[in-house]
Parts: sequence; C-alpha cells; structure tokens
Amino acid sequence: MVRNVKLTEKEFFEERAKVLATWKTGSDPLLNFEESIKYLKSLPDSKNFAIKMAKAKEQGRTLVQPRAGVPLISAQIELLKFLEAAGADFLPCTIDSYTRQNRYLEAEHGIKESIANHRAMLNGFPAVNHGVDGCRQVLEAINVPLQARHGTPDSRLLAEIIHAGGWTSNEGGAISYNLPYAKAVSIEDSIKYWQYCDRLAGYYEEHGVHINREPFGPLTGTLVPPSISNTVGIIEALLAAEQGVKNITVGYGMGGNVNQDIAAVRALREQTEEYLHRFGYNDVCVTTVFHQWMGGFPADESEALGLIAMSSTVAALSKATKMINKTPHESVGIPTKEANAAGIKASKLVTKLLQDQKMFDSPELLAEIEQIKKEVNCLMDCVLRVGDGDIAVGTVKAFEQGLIDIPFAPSKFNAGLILPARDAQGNLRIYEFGKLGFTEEIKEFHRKKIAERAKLEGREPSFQLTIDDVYAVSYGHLVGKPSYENEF
Ligand code: 8ZB
Repeated sequence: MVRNVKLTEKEFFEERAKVLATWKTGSDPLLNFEESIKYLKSLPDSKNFAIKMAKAKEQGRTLVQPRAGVPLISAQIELLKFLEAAGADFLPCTIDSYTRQNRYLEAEHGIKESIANHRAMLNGFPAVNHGVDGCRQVLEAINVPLQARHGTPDSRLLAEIIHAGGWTSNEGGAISYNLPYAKAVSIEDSIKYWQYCDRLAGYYEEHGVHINREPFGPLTGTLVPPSISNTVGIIEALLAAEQGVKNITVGYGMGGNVNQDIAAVRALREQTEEYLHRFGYNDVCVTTVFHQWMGGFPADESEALGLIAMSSTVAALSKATKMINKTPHESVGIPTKEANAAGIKASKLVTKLLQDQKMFDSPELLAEIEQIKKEVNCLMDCVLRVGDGDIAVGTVKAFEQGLIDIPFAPSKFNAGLILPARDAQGNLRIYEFGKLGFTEEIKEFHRKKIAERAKLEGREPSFQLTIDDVYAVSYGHLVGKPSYENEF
C-alpha cells in the first residue's frame, strides 16, 4: 500500500534510473542534476515561476496566464512570443494528448506529420520527444516563467525533462491529473507517480532551486462543488509538502455565483495553509490560481469575451495570485494565437482596473466561507479516519468508498454517484450524495437550498436540474431552466 512518506534519496535515484530509461530522450547527458541545477541557477529570477508567484502574492496582484501548445519548437516559440507581447505574465506549454498517455512513439509520428503537412497534427507540445534541449530553446526565447500544463497521470519523465529544460513549474497531482483524465489508472499508482514528481521538485529545492507545483483545481470543470475541489487541492498540497515541495499553487475553477467563488478561493487559501501547518509543514509558500469558467462557453465570440471579463472580475476580487484565461474560441477548439491574445488582453485590462479594489466582508460572504470550510473539514476528517492518519492511504480508501466523489469523472476509481445542481442564486450545491462523507446536517443544508430553487421553478428536484445547469451558461444563463434551449 502506498504511504505518505518522503522517498529516501536511494529510493528516488533507483526509480529515476528506471524512469529515464523509458524513452530515448531520457538518456540525454543534460539530464544530470549537477548540470541542470547549474543551468536553473543561471536563469534570472524573472524566469522563475515560484519567485514571480511569491512576489505577486506579496504585492496582492492577480497575474494572467494563457494555455498554449503546438507540436513544433519553432511554432511554439512564435506562439509564446506573441502571447507574451499580448501581456501574459506567465507562459505555458500545453502538452499533447499522446505525451499525456506516455505514447511517445505516436507523438514522434505527430511531429513528422506536422512537418510534412505544414500544420499542427498534435494538440499540444510533445516536450518529452523534444527533450531537454528543445525545452531550453523555448524557455530561452521568452522573458517570463514557463510551466508544463497537461493532464498526465504518470508525468515522471515529462517532469524530469521540463525542469532540466528550465521550466520551473509543473501542473498536476495524483487525483487532479488522474480522475478527470484517465479511466483505468488506480489512485494508488497515480499517488506513486506524483510522489516522484514532487520529490523531484523537492530535490531541486534542497539544492537551492525553487520549483512551483500546481494541483489542477477545476477537476472535471463541470458543476464541481467548491468543498470537493478544495479538499482535493489540500490533499495534493499535503502530499507534495511531504516530498519536499516548497512552492504550491492551489486552484479553483469558477462556479459562477460571485459570492461563492470569492468565498471558495478564500477558504482554499486559508485552509491549505491551516492543514500544512497542522501537519508540520511550516515553510511552504501557498499561492492560488483562479480558472476562468471551465464549462460550456457561448459560441458567439463577443459573448465569450463577456464571460471572460466576468471571470477576470471574480478572479481579481478573489485576490487569487494568478488566473488561467479562456479565449473567444473556447466553444470551437484550440484557439488561434490572435484569439488567445484577445482573451489575455481582456483579462489583463480587468485586473488592472481592479488592482487596488477589494470585496468587503458581508454576512453572506462570511457564511459561505464558513459553509465551505465546514464541508472541507468534514471530508478531510473522513480521509484521515479511513487512512488511520495517513493521507495517501486515506485518499485511496476514501475514493474506494465514495466518501469523496468527483462529479462527471470518467475514472472507474471514482464512485460517480453524486449529482450537483445550482440553488436559486446559482451556488453549486449537491442533491444526490451517493456515499459522500457529509454529515446529515450538511446534507440537510444542501437539500434545503435545492428544494428552494426547484419550488421557485415549479418542479421537483431531479437529474433534469443537473442537465439544465450543465448547458445553461453556454445559453447565456447561470441557473438552468428547460426553456433556454428553445431560445435559439
Ligand atoms: C482542461 C483544460 C481545457 C482547456 C485548452 C482548451 C480548454 C487544450 C490547448 C488548449 C491552447 C492548446 N487547450 N489544449 N489551449 N492550446 N494546445 O485547455 O481549449 O480551454
């Protein structure tokens, strides 16, 4: 059984030899800690993800980062330069789906086909195939920190290559890059894979190089109640801290009710720090990321920009350290660089206008923060109870028993029994609990909120509420009603 214990240096190096042997770019002489630490230390602070995040936190600023990935190095450089010029504070390389599945041979074909066809034949940047040198070429062409964004249950080799390549942040985690992305990878396995990635980041920290790690907050991006995603973020932060990670950015995907979204980010920030302290991790820099609306987008590009501007407003008011922006092409597919720049510019403008403004505490805000915290504590208690105090064991068992359950996740290791729906104000609540580890009191609160909404709409609480809510935002409404589809 996997346990939440820091890998010894011996265990780490034994596993490392196996990881590096899985694909040819793993045998690159540049994948040598002496060399890579020297390279990372030679980079200016302005290209270090962890340092720039810590500075933004100190200044109370909300910075902007896009998603972006194309198959070839030259095209990736051109794309990232364009997005930097549009105002991006951080840059990504979104990794292609073959690499996410460790299918490097197919990624190699994708690179060849992209060259032959003069167009992108992969949906992202195959960093493992391009190797350490390819990653360094991209980093050296830009002036801001670079992060790998992907969705990979086993990103051990990817993490080795990108960090040696000078990219100082890796997104993902044992739960957040498994359950929403994979069907058949066990949680026990993905915890082991991510313990390795975290140990790698921790190894760099021990040698004077700051590496940022970012659990993927939005999970399935579809009506995920804040207490569920916050619990996952806290678990992943604790697992990372045990392996020596010192710079963690916990994330949240916008739900749509402004009060609940601001409450969720605040609860996430405060509870992540509380739990880290409780378990003795006292030197971790916790920052936050707000994801602009992750659900279905309006097809109309002006409407999409409206939603992007609203998302940015909430991100800025929540005082998240950074936000991940969307683009007016969201409903269609991977954006052009121009559409991506439009999303960045709209987001940057809003954050600049809101720079020194804040949301004042209201009874409603404080009540929602309390509610989220109560629910998170309840779920964390379940994990610690079934794990006998071990958060890794507890995570495996809690998902096995459905005590934590992520809505709409494709994984067979997720119970998939809960159903979320909005209340009358558009807050995300739950009406079908499955085996979720909530107390009766918390369940009653949710039932009451959803019953209020159903009554207002003259219908019974049912699966239809959930379905209507999944589609509502793309039709221009927050709370779903059956008639919206007919508005077209
Ligand atoms: C879970 C994240 C989904 C979002 C965007 C999608 C969606 C995926 C790329 C990309 C720019 C890429 N996304 N791949 N954006 N370039 N290669 O991630 O559009 O918004």
